Amino acid sequence: MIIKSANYVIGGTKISHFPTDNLPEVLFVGRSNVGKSSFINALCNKTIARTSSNPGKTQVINFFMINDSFYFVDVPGYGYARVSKTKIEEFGKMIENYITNRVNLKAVFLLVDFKVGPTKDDILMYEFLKYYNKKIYIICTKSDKVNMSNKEKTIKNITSKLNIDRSSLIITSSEKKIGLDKCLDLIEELVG
Ligand SMILES: Nc1nc2c(ncn2[C@@H]2O[C@H](COP(=O)(O)OP(=O)(O)OP(=O)(O)O)[C@@H](O)[C@H]2O)c(=O)[nH]1
Ligand SMILES: [Mg+2]
Repeated sequence: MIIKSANYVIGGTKISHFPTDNLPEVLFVGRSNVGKSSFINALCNKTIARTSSNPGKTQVINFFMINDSFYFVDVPGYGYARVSKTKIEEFGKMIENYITNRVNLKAVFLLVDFKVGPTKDDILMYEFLKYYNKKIYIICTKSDKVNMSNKEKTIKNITSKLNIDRSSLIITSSEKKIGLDKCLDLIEELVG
């Protein structure tokens, strides 16, 4: 799939703020700073989502209209200790509500830092998504930070912690533009 148009539409915290045109949605989740917003920008080949080296950049649920036919959904990351406890709880509830209630949600891309591997929170999120029967894809981010010689070990760490097959992983780098076409083809199948 080629992304011909990508535009920010709206950001909000609850269903009443979200688009009402019933188009399919693809959600990107993961811990804070894992590279969700950067990944959306890389897929779109355009800076539409705000990114930062300070975790906690994304604070609401943001909708981006893609090719006038579906949405990419960017959400705040979890597991960032420097955001207040109240904020963490708010973010958690907001994302949980979105995932469990949104009928337009077609698939969830769970982003895991390739080098760091799945954190406790990543595993919890994975279990949560499975429990709600969501279509889940594991995106390994920032693969440019891992040496080729450590690649196999790194993959094993992730597959064993999440108890998944190697074939369910997509290894990517937004910075070096790795794995993006594979994701775009997958997205085409999901929203087509
Ligand atoms: N080396 C490398 N750095 C990356 C890559 N993708 C993102 N980053 C960096 O990681 C940091 C966080 O990126 P964001 O995209 O803002 O992360 P996020 O998951 O949206 O973070 P929150 O909005 O806080 O949840 C930024 O400094 C990015 O430049 C990548 O592929 N390689
Ligand atoms: Mg972000």
